[in-house]
Amino acid sequence: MRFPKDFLFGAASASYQVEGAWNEDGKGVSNWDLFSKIPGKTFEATNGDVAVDHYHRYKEDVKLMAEMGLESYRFSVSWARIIPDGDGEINPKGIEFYNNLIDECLHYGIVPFVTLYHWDLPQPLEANGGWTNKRTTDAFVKYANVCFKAFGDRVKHWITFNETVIFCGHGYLLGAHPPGILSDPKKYFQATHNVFTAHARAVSDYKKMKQFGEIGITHVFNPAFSIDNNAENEKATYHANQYSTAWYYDPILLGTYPEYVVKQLAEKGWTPEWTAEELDILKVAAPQNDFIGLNYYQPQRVAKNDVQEDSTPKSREQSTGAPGNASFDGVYKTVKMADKVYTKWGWEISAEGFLEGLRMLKVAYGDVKMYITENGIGDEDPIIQDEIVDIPRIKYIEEHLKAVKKGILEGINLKGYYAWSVIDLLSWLNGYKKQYGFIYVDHTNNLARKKKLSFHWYKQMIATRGEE
Ligand code: BGP
Repeated sequence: MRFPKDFLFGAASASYQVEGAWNEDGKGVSNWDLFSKIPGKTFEATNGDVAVDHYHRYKEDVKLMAEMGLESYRFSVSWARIIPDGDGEINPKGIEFYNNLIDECLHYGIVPFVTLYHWDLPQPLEANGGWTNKRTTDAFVKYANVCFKAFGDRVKHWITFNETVIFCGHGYLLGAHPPGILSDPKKYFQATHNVFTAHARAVSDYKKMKQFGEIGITHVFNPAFSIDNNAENEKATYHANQYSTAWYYDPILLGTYPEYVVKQLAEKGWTPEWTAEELDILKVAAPQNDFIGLNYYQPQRVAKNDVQEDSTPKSREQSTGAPGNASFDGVYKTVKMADKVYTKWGWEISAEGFLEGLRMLKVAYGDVKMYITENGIGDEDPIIQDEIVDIPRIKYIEEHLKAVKKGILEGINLKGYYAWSVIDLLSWLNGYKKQYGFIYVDHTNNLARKKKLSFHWYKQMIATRGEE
């Protein structure tokens, strides 16, 4: 079987991780511009001031994407480039940069898939309480409308937010992302609710503009599986799926919050301040979502957790783990298993878990259209005689694409696959050593680009549409 004609093969990036030019052409300061410079916050003590200089080299990069045969490029817009203080004047130079990037993609027939928020929040909004403050929600809706108006004639695929669980979880539970707060579940749940209403309002506004494109959100997809058949572990797994999947997917796709979690939050005093009007906004927007984006790296292996404390992991070190793998004391915990395979950074490799998780989503949410908006392996790629021989990446992507193919054959509504990442870039906590790209960036030689083995492999895969 070949992948269907309308299935998009792409690759992704995010503004802070690739652009650099952090204070050029009128860009405002973002929370990450500051946070990454606080000593001890990132493990490699580096930042995205220059990143891989995509801001100045986007033409070279898009040309390489075209050479690879990429059908779509998922990138994010830096809010602080468009509205430097987050909520005030528009910066024409910021609009110009993304106009140029979009036009460059279209010149080569590459479909731009645009994420509005991939974690770099204008600092003035962060300083006012960030996502726990509902004024940030208002500011986001305004910013989203600016982008729809400026780019909507050419951009027909929009993602509002990337991985709410990560920037809220790392921001308010693990202290590893801005604003660096540890173990504050009340703020965490409030922030997630504010993000969901921001998303819902942006979706409704977009639909009213009749630009005839599609809009959705991207979530972490880390389905939970019990470590064994023990009834208590299976119960804990149900709870894990409620906390890490239902809490995120239900308000978007069903317009309601999962009862089990709502009840738990009430018992623990963590219920967000939500108004009837906001809950209604979620309901109205839910059927207007065109798709859901899934970022899959690994599943969660779950066991019961008997510790009767209030919150989630207490130490910053635990934040190096997989996206969304927070454990809730007294509810569930995620564990490593001896018979599973892990990357150097301890992320499990499991294409089976991917397919099984997709099946679970179909049962829970029916035929909703889905894009895999991120999938890939972080590695220190071997260089042999000047060639980047990233065979583990080829193997990883090949196996996961096979799972996607099987899913399509089983009737799961999958419409595209975006490898993370198109080019080597800044890993939020691990710097530049953890590589994900098809294109290597030489930090010892003026950030020169070089094609990896996987570049040629992905090119061939796209050209044959995955025919085996
Ligand atoms: C996802 C993020 C990406 C990217 C990826 C890999 O959660 O959406 O931006 O960073 O994870 O993560 P890391 O760089 O931590 O290995």
